[in-house]
Amino acid sequence: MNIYALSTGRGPSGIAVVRISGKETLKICQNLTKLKNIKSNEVNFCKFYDPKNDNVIDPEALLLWFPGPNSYTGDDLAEFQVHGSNAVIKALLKALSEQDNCRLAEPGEFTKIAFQNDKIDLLKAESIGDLIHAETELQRDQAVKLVQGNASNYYNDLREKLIKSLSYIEAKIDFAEDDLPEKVLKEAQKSIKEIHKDIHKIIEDNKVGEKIRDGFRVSITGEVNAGKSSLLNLIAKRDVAIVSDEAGTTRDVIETYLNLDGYPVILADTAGIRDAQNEVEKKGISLALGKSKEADLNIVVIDNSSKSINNEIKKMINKNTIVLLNKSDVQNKQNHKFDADTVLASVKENKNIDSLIKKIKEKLGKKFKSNNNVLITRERHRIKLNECLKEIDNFLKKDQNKDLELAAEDLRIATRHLGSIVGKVDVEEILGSIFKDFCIGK
Ligand SMILES: Nc1nc2c(ncn2[C@@H]2O[C@H](COP(=O)(O)OP(=O)(O)O)[C@@H](O)[C@H]2O)c(=O)[nH]1
Ligand SMILES: [Mg+2]
Repeated sequence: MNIYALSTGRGPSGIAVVRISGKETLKICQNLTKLKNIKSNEVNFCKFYDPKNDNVIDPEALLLWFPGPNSYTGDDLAEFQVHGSNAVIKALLKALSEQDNCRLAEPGEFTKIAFQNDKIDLLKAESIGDLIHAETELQRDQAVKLVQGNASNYYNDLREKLIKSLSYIEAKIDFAEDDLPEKVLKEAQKSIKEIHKDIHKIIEDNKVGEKIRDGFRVSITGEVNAGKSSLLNLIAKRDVAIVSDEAGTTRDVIETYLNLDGYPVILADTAGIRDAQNEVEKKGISLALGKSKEADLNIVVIDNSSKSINNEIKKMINKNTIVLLNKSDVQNKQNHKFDADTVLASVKENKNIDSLIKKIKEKLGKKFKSNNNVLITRERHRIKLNECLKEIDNFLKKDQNKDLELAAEDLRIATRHLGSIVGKVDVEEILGSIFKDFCIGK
Protein backbone atom coordinates (compact mmCIF):
# COMPACT_ATOMS: atom_id res chain seq x y z
CA MET A 1 0.00 0.00 0.00
CA ASN A 2 1.21 3.52 -0.79
CA ILE A 3 0.35 6.40 1.49
CA TYR A 4 0.07 10.10 0.76
CA ALA A 5 -0.70 13.27 2.71
CA LEU A 6 -0.44 17.02 2.66
CA SER A 7 2.67 17.70 4.76
CA THR A 8 2.30 21.47 5.03
CA GLY A 9 -0.49 23.36 6.78
CA ARG A 10 -3.86 24.05 5.23
CA GLY A 11 -3.77 26.65 2.43
CA PRO A 12 -3.82 29.06 0.93
CA SER A 13 -0.06 29.45 0.93
CA GLY A 14 2.70 30.07 -1.61
CA ILE A 15 3.72 26.43 -1.71
CA ALA A 16 2.23 23.21 -0.43
CA VAL A 17 4.12 19.96 -0.04
CA VAL A 18 2.41 16.63 -0.61
CA ARG A 19 4.27 13.49 0.33
CA ILE A 20 3.84 9.97 -0.95
CA SER A 21 5.61 6.83 0.20
CA GLY A 22 5.44 3.17 -0.78
CA LYS A 23 6.57 0.63 -3.38
CA GLU A 24 4.69 2.14 -6.32
CA THR A 25 5.69 5.73 -5.65
CA LEU A 26 7.65 6.10 -8.88
CA LYS A 27 4.83 4.70 -11.01
CA ILE A 28 2.33 7.05 -9.38
CA CYS A 29 4.69 9.99 -9.95
CA GLN A 30 4.92 9.05 -13.64
CA ASN A 31 1.14 8.75 -13.88
CA LEU A 32 0.65 12.21 -12.40
CA THR A 33 3.45 14.10 -14.18
CA LYS A 34 3.83 12.18 -17.47
CA LEU A 35 7.59 12.47 -16.95
CA LYS A 36 9.46 9.51 -18.42
CA ASN A 37 12.77 10.13 -16.79
CA ILE A 38 12.36 11.18 -13.17
CA LYS A 39 15.72 11.95 -11.63
CA SER A 40 16.35 10.83 -8.08
CA ASN A 41 17.60 13.16 -5.36
CA GLU A 42 17.34 16.24 -7.49
CA VAL A 43 14.67 18.69 -8.46
CA ASN A 44 12.36 17.66 -11.32
CA PHE A 45 10.40 20.53 -12.86
CA CYS A 46 7.02 19.22 -13.91
CA LYS A 47 3.33 19.69 -14.48
CA PHE A 48 0.81 17.74 -12.45
CA TYR A 49 -2.11 16.20 -14.33
CA ASP A 50 -5.27 14.46 -13.32
CA PRO A 51 -4.69 11.06 -15.02
CA LYS A 52 -8.44 10.55 -15.34
CA ASN A 53 -9.01 13.37 -17.83
CA ASP A 54 -5.54 14.77 -18.52
CA ASN A 55 -6.50 18.13 -17.04
CA VAL A 56 -3.59 20.11 -15.71
CA ILE A 57 -3.77 20.43 -11.91
CA ASP A 58 -0.69 22.64 -11.57
CA PRO A 59 1.35 23.81 -14.59
CA GLU A 60 4.49 24.74 -12.66
CA ALA A 61 5.51 22.41 -9.90
CA LEU A 62 8.47 20.50 -8.50
CA LEU A 63 8.94 16.84 -7.82
CA LEU A 64 11.56 15.34 -5.51
CA TRP A 65 12.10 11.62 -5.79
CA PHE A 66 13.99 9.64 -3.12
CA PRO A 67 14.30 5.92 -3.79
CA GLY A 68 14.43 3.82 -0.60
CA PRO A 69 16.23 3.12 1.62
CA ASN A 70 17.74 6.62 1.42
CA SER A 71 14.53 8.45 2.18
CA TYR A 72 12.77 9.76 5.26
CA THR A 73 10.63 6.63 5.63
CA GLY A 74 13.20 4.21 4.28
CA ASP A 75 10.68 3.21 1.56
CA ASP A 76 10.45 4.85 -1.86
CA LEU A 77 9.26 8.38 -1.27
CA ALA A 78 8.41 11.49 -3.28
CA GLU A 79 7.54 15.05 -2.43
CA PHE A 80 5.44 17.28 -4.66
CA GLN A 81 5.79 21.02 -4.32
CA VAL A 82 2.74 22.68 -5.78
CA HIS A 83 0.99 26.02 -5.51
CA GLY A 84 -0.62 26.08 -2.09
CA SER A 85 -4.20 26.93 -2.93
CA ASN A 86 -6.99 24.85 -1.50
CA ALA A 87 -8.19 23.94 -5.00
CA VAL A 88 -4.78 22.70 -6.22
CA ILE A 89 -4.27 20.70 -3.03
CA LYS A 90 -7.74 19.21 -3.24
CA ALA A 91 -7.38 18.21 -6.90
CA LEU A 92 -3.96 16.66 -6.30
CA LEU A 93 -5.09 14.68 -3.26
CA LYS A 94 -8.13 13.47 -5.20
CA ALA A 95 -5.96 12.32 -8.12
CA LEU A 96 -3.74 10.47 -5.67
CA SER A 97 -6.71 8.82 -3.99
CA GLU A 98 -7.79 7.45 -7.39
CA GLN A 99 -4.46 5.71 -7.99
CA ASP A 100 -4.30 1.97 -7.33
CA ASN A 101 -3.13 0.93 -3.84
CA CYS A 102 -3.02 4.49 -2.62
CA ARG A 103 -4.59 5.81 0.54
CA LEU A 104 -4.39 8.83 2.83
CA ALA A 105 -1.70 8.46 5.52
CA GLU A 106 -2.66 8.31 9.19
CA PRO A 107 -1.28 10.96 11.54
CA GLY A 108 2.43 10.35 12.11
CA GLU A 109 2.45 7.39 9.72
CA PHE A 110 5.50 8.53 7.69
CA THR A 111 7.50 8.75 10.93
CA LYS A 112 6.09 5.45 12.16
CA ILE A 113 7.29 3.74 8.97
CA ALA A 114 10.69 5.40 9.42
CA PHE A 115 10.84 3.83 12.90
CA GLN A 116 9.72 0.43 11.63
CA ASN A 117 12.37 0.60 8.90
CA ASP A 118 15.01 1.39 11.53
CA LYS A 119 15.66 4.83 10.08
CA ILE A 120 15.07 6.46 13.45
CA ASP A 121 14.62 5.30 17.05
CA LEU A 122 11.59 5.90 19.24
CA LEU A 123 13.12 8.90 20.98
CA LYS A 124 13.81 10.55 17.66
CA ALA A 125 10.31 9.80 16.43
CA GLU A 126 8.90 11.47 19.54
CA SER A 127 11.23 14.42 19.27
CA ILE A 128 10.30 15.05 15.63
CA GLY A 129 6.75 15.45 16.96
CA ASP A 130 8.05 17.83 19.63
CA LEU A 131 9.95 19.89 17.06
CA ILE A 132 6.87 20.17 14.89
CA HIS A 133 4.81 21.36 17.87
CA ALA A 134 7.47 23.59 19.48
CA GLU A 135 6.05 27.03 20.18
CA THR A 136 8.82 28.61 22.21
CA GLU A 137 12.61 28.83 22.01
CA LEU A 138 13.09 26.54 25.01
CA GLN A 139 10.90 23.88 23.45
CA ARG A 140 12.62 24.16 20.09
CA ASP A 141 16.03 23.93 21.70
CA GLN A 142 15.07 20.85 23.69
CA ALA A 143 13.54 19.13 20.66
CA VAL A 144 16.60 19.89 18.51
CA LYS A 145 18.88 18.19 21.04
CA LEU A 146 16.63 15.15 21.05
CA VAL A 147 16.38 15.00 17.26
CA GLN A 148 20.15 15.12 17.12
CA GLY A 149 20.24 12.05 19.31
CA ASN A 150 21.74 13.33 22.59
CA ALA A 151 19.37 11.32 24.74
CA SER A 152 19.36 8.27 22.47
CA ASN A 153 23.14 8.08 22.62
CA TYR A 154 23.11 8.45 26.37
CA TYR A 155 20.51 5.72 26.94
CA ASN A 156 22.20 3.44 24.41
CA ASP A 157 25.53 3.86 26.21
CA LEU A 158 23.95 3.06 29.57
CA ARG A 159 22.25 0.06 28.10
CA GLU A 160 25.40 -1.24 26.49
CA LYS A 161 27.21 -0.95 29.82
CA LEU A 162 24.42 -2.88 31.48
CA ILE A 163 24.54 -5.58 28.78
CA LYS A 164 28.27 -5.89 29.22
CA SER A 165 27.93 -6.39 32.97
CA LEU A 166 25.18 -8.88 32.36
CA SER A 167 27.34 -10.81 29.93
CA TYR A 168 30.02 -11.16 32.62
CA ILE A 169 27.42 -12.47 35.02
CA GLU A 170 26.06 -14.89 32.44
CA ALA A 171 29.54 -16.15 31.81
CA LYS A 172 29.97 -16.71 35.52
CA ILE A 173 26.78 -18.77 35.55
CA ASP A 174 27.58 -20.83 32.45
CA PHE A 175 31.26 -21.36 33.06
CA ALA A 176 31.56 -21.53 36.85
CA GLU A 177 34.06 -24.32 36.51
CA ASP A 178 36.33 -22.35 34.25
CA ASP A 179 37.15 -20.17 37.23
CA LEU A 180 36.70 -16.75 35.77
CA PRO A 181 38.67 -14.27 37.80
CA GLU A 182 36.69 -13.11 40.87
CA LYS A 183 37.50 -9.57 39.80
CA VAL A 184 35.20 -9.82 36.78
CA LEU A 185 32.07 -10.17 38.90
CA LYS A 186 33.16 -7.39 41.24
CA GLU A 187 33.72 -5.06 38.34
CA ALA A 188 30.36 -5.88 36.86
CA GLN A 189 28.71 -5.03 40.17
CA LYS A 190 30.61 -1.79 40.43
CA SER A 191 29.58 -0.78 36.94
CA ILE A 192 25.94 -1.63 37.69
CA LYS A 193 26.02 0.58 40.78
CA GLU A 194 27.34 3.44 38.67
CA ILE A 195 24.55 2.98 36.14
CA HIS A 196 22.09 3.06 39.04
CA LYS A 197 23.56 6.35 40.18
CA ASP A 198 23.43 7.84 36.67
CA ILE A 199 19.79 6.93 36.15
CA HIS A 200 18.92 8.24 39.59
CA LYS A 201 20.47 11.56 38.69
CA ILE A 202 18.40 11.86 35.53
CA ILE A 203 15.20 11.13 37.42
CA GLU A 204 15.94 13.65 40.18
CA ASP A 205 15.63 16.58 37.79
CA ASN A 206 12.53 18.38 39.01
CA LYS A 207 10.83 17.30 35.77
CA VAL A 208 12.46 20.13 33.79
CA GLY A 209 12.23 18.35 30.44
CA GLU A 210 8.55 17.61 30.87
CA LYS A 211 7.89 21.19 32.05
CA ILE A 212 9.58 22.59 28.97
CA ARG A 213 7.51 20.33 26.78
CA ASP A 214 4.16 20.84 28.54
CA GLY A 215 4.57 24.33 30.03
CA PHE A 216 5.48 25.74 33.46
CA ARG A 217 2.51 26.27 35.74
CA VAL A 218 2.26 29.82 37.03
CA SER A 219 -0.70 30.90 39.11
CA ILE A 220 -1.97 34.39 39.85
CA THR A 221 -3.48 34.66 43.29
CA GLY A 222 -4.06 37.43 45.81
CA GLU A 223 -6.54 39.97 47.05
CA VAL A 224 -9.90 40.63 45.46
CA ASN A 225 -9.79 43.55 43.04
CA ALA A 226 -6.01 43.69 43.11
CA GLY A 227 -5.82 43.40 39.32
CA LYS A 228 -5.24 39.66 38.84
CA SER A 229 -7.55 39.27 35.87
CA SER A 230 -6.22 42.51 34.38
CA LEU A 231 -2.72 41.05 34.65
CA LEU A 232 -3.71 37.83 32.88
CA ASN A 233 -5.32 39.79 30.05
CA LEU A 234 -2.34 42.10 29.71
CA ILE A 235 0.19 39.26 29.52
CA ALA A 236 -2.04 37.16 27.24
CA LYS A 237 -2.63 40.25 25.06
CA ARG A 238 -6.35 39.48 24.85
CA ASP A 239 -9.42 39.53 27.05
CA VAL A 240 -9.37 36.09 28.61
CA ALA A 241 -10.87 36.97 31.99
CA ILE A 242 -13.57 39.44 33.00
CA VAL A 243 -12.19 42.57 34.65
CA SER A 244 -14.48 44.48 36.95
CA ASP A 245 -14.29 46.64 40.04
CA GLU A 246 -16.93 44.42 41.58
CA ALA A 247 -15.14 42.24 44.13
CA GLY A 248 -15.42 38.48 43.63
CA THR A 249 -15.88 38.53 39.84
CA THR A 250 -13.47 35.70 39.04
CA ARG A 251 -14.55 32.40 40.51
CA ASP A 252 -13.40 29.65 38.22
CA VAL A 253 -9.76 29.10 37.45
CA ILE A 254 -9.02 30.57 34.02
CA GLU A 255 -5.98 29.09 32.33
CA THR A 256 -4.20 30.23 29.25
CA TYR A 257 -1.15 28.89 27.45
CA LEU A 258 1.49 31.52 26.65
CA ASN A 259 4.90 31.96 25.17
CA LEU A 260 6.46 34.15 27.83
CA ASP A 261 9.53 35.43 26.06
CA GLY A 262 10.69 31.92 25.16
CA TYR A 263 9.22 30.17 28.21
CA PRO A 264 6.16 27.98 27.70
CA VAL A 265 3.81 28.91 30.53
CA ILE A 266 0.32 27.92 31.59
CA LEU A 267 -0.89 31.02 33.40
CA ALA A 268 -3.86 30.62 35.73
CA ASP A 269 -6.05 33.45 37.00
CA THR A 270 -7.97 32.61 40.17
CA ALA A 271 -10.58 33.96 42.56
CA GLY A 272 -9.44 36.62 45.03
CA ILE A 273 -8.83 35.45 48.58
CA ARG A 274 -11.20 36.88 51.20
CA ASP A 275 -13.73 35.76 53.78
CA ALA A 276 -16.48 34.98 51.32
CA GLN A 277 -20.09 34.29 52.28
CA ASN A 278 -21.27 33.12 48.90
CA GLU A 279 -20.92 29.33 48.41
CA VAL A 280 -19.78 29.60 44.78
CA GLU A 281 -17.14 32.15 45.67
CA LYS A 282 -15.99 29.96 48.57
CA LYS A 283 -15.48 27.10 46.13
CA GLY A 284 -13.55 29.42 43.81
CA ILE A 285 -11.28 30.44 46.67
CA SER A 286 -10.59 26.87 47.57
CA LEU A 287 -9.71 26.16 43.91
CA ALA A 288 -7.40 29.20 43.98
CA LEU A 289 -5.56 27.92 47.04
CA GLY A 290 -5.19 24.51 45.39
CA LYS A 291 -3.80 26.04 42.19
CA SER A 292 -1.24 28.10 44.04
CA LYS A 293 -0.04 25.00 45.87
CA GLU A 294 0.50 22.93 42.75
CA ALA A 295 1.97 25.79 40.73
CA ASP A 296 5.65 25.95 39.81
CA LEU A 297 5.53 29.63 40.63
CA ASN A 298 2.99 31.83 42.31
CA ILE A 299 2.37 35.50 41.58
CA VAL A 300 0.63 37.07 44.56
CA VAL A 301 -1.06 40.28 43.48
CA ILE A 302 -1.62 42.92 46.13
CA ASP A 303 -3.21 46.34 45.71
CA ASN A 304 -0.46 48.72 46.70
CA SER A 305 -2.97 51.10 48.23
CA SER A 306 -4.68 48.55 50.45
CA LYS A 307 -4.27 49.29 54.15
CA SER A 308 -4.00 45.78 55.50
CA ILE A 309 -3.30 42.43 53.99
CA ASN A 310 -5.34 39.32 54.62
CA ASN A 311 -3.53 36.70 56.74
CA GLU A 312 -4.34 33.94 54.28
CA ILE A 313 -2.49 35.91 51.61
CA LYS A 314 0.48 36.62 53.86
CA LYS A 315 0.81 32.88 54.39
CA MET A 316 1.04 32.33 50.65
CA ILE A 317 4.14 34.44 50.30
CA ASN A 318 7.30 32.37 50.29
CA LYS A 319 10.41 31.66 48.25
CA ASN A 320 8.24 30.33 45.49
CA THR A 321 6.39 33.60 45.09
CA ILE A 322 6.71 36.89 43.32
CA VAL A 323 4.70 39.64 44.96
CA LEU A 324 3.20 42.02 42.44
CA LEU A 325 2.41 45.28 44.21
CA ASN A 326 -0.10 46.58 41.72
CA LYS A 327 -1.67 49.98 41.06
CA SER A 328 1.54 51.94 41.44
CA ASP A 329 -0.30 54.67 39.51
CA VAL A 330 -2.53 55.32 42.53
CA GLN A 331 -1.46 57.66 45.32
CA ASN A 332 -0.56 55.64 48.38
CA LYS A 333 0.78 56.10 51.86
CA GLN A 334 1.43 52.46 52.65
CA ASN A 335 4.85 50.98 52.68
CA HIS A 336 4.33 47.26 52.25
CA LYS A 337 7.37 45.03 52.67
CA PHE A 338 7.50 41.32 51.95
CA ASP A 339 9.96 38.56 52.47
CA ALA A 340 9.89 37.65 48.77
CA ASP A 341 10.80 39.06 45.36
CA THR A 342 8.58 42.08 44.92
CA VAL A 343 7.74 44.07 41.80
CA LEU A 344 5.97 47.41 42.05
CA ALA A 345 3.94 47.92 38.88
CA SER A 346 0.80 49.17 37.28
CA VAL A 347 -1.14 46.77 35.14
CA LYS A 348 -3.47 49.53 34.05
CA GLU A 349 -0.64 51.65 32.67
CA ASN A 350 1.52 48.68 31.66
CA LYS A 351 4.32 49.99 33.88
CA ASN A 352 7.07 47.64 35.01
CA ILE A 353 5.29 44.53 33.76
CA ASP A 354 8.44 43.74 31.77
CA SER A 355 10.29 43.49 35.12
CA LEU A 356 7.67 41.05 36.32
CA ILE A 357 8.13 38.88 33.21
CA LYS A 358 11.89 39.02 33.63
CA LYS A 359 11.52 37.94 37.25
CA ILE A 360 9.20 35.08 36.30
CA LYS A 361 11.75 33.78 33.79
CA GLU A 362 14.58 34.23 36.25
CA LYS A 363 12.81 32.31 38.99
CA LEU A 364 11.68 29.48 36.74
CA GLY A 365 15.16 29.30 35.26
CA LYS A 366 16.71 29.01 38.72
CA LYS A 367 14.21 26.55 40.10
CA PHE A 368 14.36 24.27 37.08
CA LYS A 369 18.03 24.44 36.39
CA SER A 370 19.46 21.09 35.45
CA ASN A 371 23.04 20.04 35.04
CA ASN A 372 21.98 16.91 33.23
CA ASN A 373 22.74 16.75 29.55
CA VAL A 374 19.80 14.48 29.13
CA LEU A 375 16.35 15.61 30.14
CA ILE A 376 13.32 13.39 30.45
CA THR A 377 10.68 14.87 28.19
CA ARG A 378 7.87 12.40 28.65
CA GLU A 379 6.24 10.43 31.43
CA ARG A 380 6.89 7.30 29.33
CA HIS A 381 10.65 7.71 29.76
CA ARG A 382 10.30 8.37 33.48
CA ILE A 383 8.23 5.23 34.00
CA LYS A 384 10.74 3.09 32.10
CA LEU A 385 13.69 4.56 34.00
CA ASN A 386 11.97 3.94 37.32
CA GLU A 387 11.21 0.35 36.33
CA CYS A 388 14.82 -0.12 35.29
CA LEU A 389 15.99 1.24 38.66
CA LYS A 390 13.65 -1.08 40.51
CA GLU A 391 15.12 -4.10 38.73
CA ILE A 392 18.67 -2.96 39.42
CA ASP A 393 17.67 -2.56 43.08
CA ASN A 394 16.36 -6.13 43.04
CA PHE A 395 19.63 -7.27 41.53
CA LEU A 396 21.72 -5.48 44.12
CA LYS A 397 19.63 -6.85 46.99
CA LYS A 398 20.20 -10.50 46.02
CA ASP A 399 22.98 -12.63 47.40
CA GLN A 400 24.99 -13.04 44.26
CA ASN A 401 26.84 -16.09 45.48
CA LYS A 402 23.63 -18.02 45.90
CA ASP A 403 21.10 -16.39 43.61
CA LEU A 404 23.21 -15.36 40.66
CA GLU A 405 20.78 -16.76 38.12
CA LEU A 406 17.82 -14.91 39.58
CA ALA A 407 19.91 -11.78 39.88
CA ALA A 408 20.87 -12.06 36.22
CA GLU A 409 17.18 -12.19 35.33
CA ASP A 410 16.65 -8.88 37.19
CA LEU A 411 19.35 -7.32 35.07
CA ARG A 412 17.92 -8.74 31.89
CA ILE A 413 14.57 -7.07 32.66
CA ALA A 414 16.34 -3.83 33.60
CA THR A 415 18.08 -3.85 30.22
CA ARG A 416 14.79 -4.35 28.47
CA HIS A 417 13.22 -1.37 30.26
CA LEU A 418 16.14 0.83 29.30
CA GLY A 419 16.01 -0.42 25.74
CA SER A 420 12.32 0.27 25.39
CA ILE A 421 12.91 4.02 25.86
CA VAL A 422 14.84 4.13 22.62
CA GLY A 423 12.82 1.32 21.10
CA LYS A 424 15.40 -1.44 21.19
CA VAL A 425 14.67 -4.75 22.79
CA ASP A 426 16.94 -7.53 21.72
CA VAL A 427 18.12 -10.45 23.81
CA GLU A 428 20.45 -11.62 21.05
CA GLU A 429 22.71 -8.72 21.83
CA ILE A 430 23.57 -10.22 25.21
CA LEU A 431 24.78 -13.36 23.48
CA GLY A 432 26.72 -11.26 21.01
CA SER A 433 28.45 -9.47 23.82
CA ILE A 434 29.44 -12.76 25.46
CA PHE A 435 31.02 -14.07 22.28
CA LYS A 436 32.83 -10.84 21.68
CA ASP A 437 34.36 -10.61 25.14
CA PHE A 438 35.03 -14.22 26.02
CA CYS A 439 35.66 -15.92 22.69
CA ILE A 440 33.63 -18.87 23.90
CA GLY A 441 33.43 -20.58 20.58
CA LYS A 442 37.11 -20.80 19.88
N1 LIG B 1 -5.61 52.23 39.10
C1 LIG B 1 -5.44 50.99 38.73
N2 LIG B 1 -6.49 50.16 38.61
C2 LIG B 1 -6.29 48.90 38.23
C3 LIG B 1 -4.98 48.41 37.95
N3 LIG B 1 -5.10 47.08 37.63
C4 LIG B 1 -6.41 46.78 37.69
N4 LIG B 1 -7.13 47.86 38.06
C5 LIG B 1 -8.58 47.95 38.26
O1 LIG B 1 -8.93 47.20 39.42
C6 LIG B 1 -10.22 46.61 39.28
C7 LIG B 1 -10.17 45.14 39.54
O2 LIG B 1 -9.42 44.53 38.51
P1 LIG B 1 -9.48 42.97 38.24
O3 LIG B 1 -8.42 42.68 37.25
O4 LIG B 1 -10.84 42.53 37.94
O5 LIG B 1 -9.02 42.44 39.66
P2 LIG B 1 -9.09 40.96 40.29
O6 LIG B 1 -10.30 40.91 41.14
O7 LIG B 1 -7.86 40.84 41.09
O8 LIG B 1 -9.12 40.01 39.15
C8 LIG B 1 -10.67 46.96 37.85
O9 LIG B 1 -11.53 48.07 37.91
C9 LIG B 1 -9.38 47.29 37.14
O10 LIG B 1 -9.57 48.18 36.06
C10 LIG B 1 -3.88 49.31 38.07
O11 LIG B 1 -2.71 49.00 37.85
N5 LIG B 1 -4.18 50.59 38.46
MG1 LIG C 1 -10.45 38.57 38.75
